[in-house]
Amino acid sequence: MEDGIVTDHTVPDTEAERAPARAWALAGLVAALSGLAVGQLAAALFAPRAAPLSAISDVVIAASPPQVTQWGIETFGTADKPLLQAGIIVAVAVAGMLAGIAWRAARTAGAAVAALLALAGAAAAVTRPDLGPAAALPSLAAGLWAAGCLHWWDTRRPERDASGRRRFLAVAVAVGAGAVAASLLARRFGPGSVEADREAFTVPEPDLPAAEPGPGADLDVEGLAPWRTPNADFYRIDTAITSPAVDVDTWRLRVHGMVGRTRTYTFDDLLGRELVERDITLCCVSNPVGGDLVGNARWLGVSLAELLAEAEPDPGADQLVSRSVDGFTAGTPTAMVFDGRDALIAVGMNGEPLPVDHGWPARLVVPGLYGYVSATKWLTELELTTFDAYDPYWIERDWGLPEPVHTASRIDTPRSGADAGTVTVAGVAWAQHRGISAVELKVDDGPWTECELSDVATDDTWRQWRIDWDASSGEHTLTVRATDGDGRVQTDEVAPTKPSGATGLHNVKITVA
Ligand SMILES: Nc1nc2c(c(=O)[nH]1)N[C@H]1C(S)=C(S)[C@@H](COP(=O)(O)O)O[C@H]1N2
Ligand SMILES: [Mo]
Repeated sequence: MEDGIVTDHTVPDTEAERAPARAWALAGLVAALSGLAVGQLAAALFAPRAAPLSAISDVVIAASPPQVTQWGIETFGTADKPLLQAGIIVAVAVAGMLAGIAWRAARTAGAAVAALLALAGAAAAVTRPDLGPAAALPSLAAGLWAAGCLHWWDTRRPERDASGRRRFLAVAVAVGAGAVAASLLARRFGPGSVEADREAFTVPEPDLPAAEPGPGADLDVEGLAPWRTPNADFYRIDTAITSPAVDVDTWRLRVHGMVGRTRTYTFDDLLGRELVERDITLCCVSNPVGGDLVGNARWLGVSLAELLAEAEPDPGADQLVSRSVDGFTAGTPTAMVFDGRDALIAVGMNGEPLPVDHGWPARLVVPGLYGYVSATKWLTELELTTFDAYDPYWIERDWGLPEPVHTASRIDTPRSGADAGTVTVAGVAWAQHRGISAVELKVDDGPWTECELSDVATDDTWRQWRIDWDASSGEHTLTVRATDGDGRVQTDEVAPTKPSGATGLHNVKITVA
């Protein structure tokens, strides 16, 4: 039998009477994708990170050799994760087609392919550090649904006429689409939503408020990054594909390792401590020169040094490893945490509870260090150890050991064109914990000219700068450089982001009309 309508309605049972393999492949594909959607929905209801797509992505990221992840980041930037998920969807679709074709030959073979797929998702989920055995359920539900679809296709024989095939496709596609829509809603409003907990948390008043920067903190130039970065615009860097959903009632922060006394804190324990508010600029080691993986926020939290001191750290413990519920780790020099800087365990960001994507309920912020060696989100463990004994997440992937952030400056406006006449050139400069003492701009091969700086009250934040430039028509190159609070001029030596952060001067080519 080829395509077309079969008028004899006796159930076909020989190979020759089966629909062609391509019809089975399509049935398998639809079954697998709608199964995936059902699995996503099941997870959205109680454990978003157990969703098959999240779990498999996380395993792929964790298992990829550093060269591969590095290539992914360099080639796709922050589109790397959506592309990875698209790749997994394609792989599931292909596996579904294989299951369909196998089922056509022998039901057990097809069912085995579906079961393997479901088990792979289940295994990925249960091996996530923050998930338990129940995390297997969404993938198993996905597999059952997909196998159920193929069983229906096989036994009720919708394959035998066009209307039956259409009905099968319509049901499977509708269930899949409905599950996708419902899981999006459930993630936002469902019982498993941490957003509800977070919104119920009233950010307390600080015991030690941040020093106010003065009236000229924000130069307020069109196109210039605001001094304080709104939470919604704050850059994000995560190894996890879906932000962990931490239940604040059962959340614990454990301090252990080379300490006199192991200690455990609840969220309420943190809130009962002296609450410190500080303006701190955070930047990513993978920020290219002129890039925007940097932001400034007003953090509310408790002193990391004071909390650690209660555990009586061994003086030999030169590395503080912070661990996230999702398994991410960062290693911070213990000496830096105790040198008097405002290293915080933050619970608030810009007057709001810490956003889920930025680490709710608690994260570290250490002024003067890149995020990969200090700023652990969804924090759950602080382990005192040594640099010899343990390589955290990015160090294991060949990034450099912690170093103070490089002095950096960026031109925000103009970026490409301007009208002849007076043009305001403006941007930001940062050298957290050393501060910025000067910013200079150079037009073409002209002299370095000092720019106006915004008011700041701490060396831990970036500083805006601006200058009026009398622009003549034609092509021009603007170059910026900063001097840090210790009087050291930003280096013009060009270094890539890996292993220890990009250096070099930011310049922009401007066409003046
Ligand atoms: N759990 C966890 N914490 C993390 C990361 C991560 O991938 N997972 N990324 C780190 C890096 S590399 C940076 S630059 C900062 C970014 O913080 P943000 O996403 O709030 O901007 O978080 C750090 N903390
Ligand atoms: Mo980073």
